[in-house]
Amino acid sequence: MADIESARETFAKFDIDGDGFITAAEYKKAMAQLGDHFVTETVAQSIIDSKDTNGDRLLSFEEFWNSLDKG
Ligand SMILES: [Ca+2]
Ligand SMILES: [Ca+2]
Repeated sequence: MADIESARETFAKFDIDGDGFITAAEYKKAMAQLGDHFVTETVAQSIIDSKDTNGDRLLSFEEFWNSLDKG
């Protein structure tokens, strides 16, 4: 169950430079801040790739939102 407001908050935590896209480097950094230091940039990229629907290897909010289980 997810609502768009909390999804935007979560997305903003990962989108460190605020450009509207999450890169592998940003994902890795955000996970480290959340206490998960085992996410390498390679792992981060494969997670992004699994949700990336337009193939630019970046995660937009729309792709992030579509990947969530909205119950
Ligand atoms: Ca960004
Ligand atoms: Ca994308």
